[in-house]
Amino acid sequence: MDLAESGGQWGSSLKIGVGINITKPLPRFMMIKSLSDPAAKSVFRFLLLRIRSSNSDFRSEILKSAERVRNYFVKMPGQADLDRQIEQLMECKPLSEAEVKILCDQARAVLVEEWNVQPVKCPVTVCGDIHGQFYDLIELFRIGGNAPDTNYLFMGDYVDRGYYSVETVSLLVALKVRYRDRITILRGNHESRQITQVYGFYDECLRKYGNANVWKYFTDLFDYLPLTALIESQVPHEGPMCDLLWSDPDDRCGWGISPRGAGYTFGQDIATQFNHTNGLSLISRAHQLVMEGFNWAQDKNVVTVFSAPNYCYRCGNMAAILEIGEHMDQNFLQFDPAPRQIEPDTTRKTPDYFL
Ligand SMILES: [Mn+2]
Repeated sequence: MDLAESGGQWGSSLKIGVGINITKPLPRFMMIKSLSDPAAKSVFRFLLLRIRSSNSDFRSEILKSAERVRNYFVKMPGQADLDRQIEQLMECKPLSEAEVKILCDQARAVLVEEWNVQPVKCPVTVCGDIHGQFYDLIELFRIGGNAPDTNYLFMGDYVDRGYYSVETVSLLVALKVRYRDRITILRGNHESRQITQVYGFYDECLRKYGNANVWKYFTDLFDYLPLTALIESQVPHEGPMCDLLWSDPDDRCGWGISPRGAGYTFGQDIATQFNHTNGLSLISRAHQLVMEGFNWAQDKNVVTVFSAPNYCYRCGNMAAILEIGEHMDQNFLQFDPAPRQIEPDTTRKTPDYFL
């Protein structure tokens, strides 16, 4: 077993023994005093690597270790605290920097235990890009039902472009920590250090907090988001990790060069073969602006869901979410932008890549 001993306590430190057969070998034993100890980061990364790549038997052992690490280091929030934070965030009031740090620590302890292909049960409502359009996210909850009354699967792209990336991602992460079995949040191609520095989230954090700490807490957390989900073992969802995160369906057959400069395009033959090989009926994915909010493609082997109405406050598109019922029945709900608040007075130089 790789994580040989994770329960021993010496004074105020936790002594952790780990194996050495990983890409970046860790020392055989490490003493960790707190979560801000750099060694703690190594341990979480080690756990992530092990948990995400283990078979089921081994996974349960590692999960026990992860739980011990969590119990030792992370004070999980009281429900009342979290409920108060969620209430505040629903009013579009950001958390303090200190609160974000604690929230991200707690969320990391939750996410580290999930899979890269996270199983999801139906009924569930599937949502696409949000992109910092906070008031439209509130509208989405109004249309689709509030968490936890409705189960949600968000397919990534919470930040960048819109004016409220901070409030949007804080709320979704807080809901994840509060209702971990009721809400699944995947990684989109915008949940990345590089992309957020170009498309708005980084600047927004600087503007709202006066420093980049909150950006760092969130982008460190993004490394722990699952990449895809599997609904009742039937509908796989794409999120991030270059090819997975960036690719789009295309009218041309086979694989093609993506005009995005990352990932690939894939034809109907590829999608059909993928669904057939994996015994699946549908690939549901986000990542592309579609004017009706959802768009069937490739003989209904692929559907795109986009949940940011009037994207970037100027695209004129509808948004949609996909309800999947208990019997895998599908129902699309479309919605328009929420009545506009007065938008913050910011000018932003936006690079031309648009989706
Ligand atoms: Mn997007």
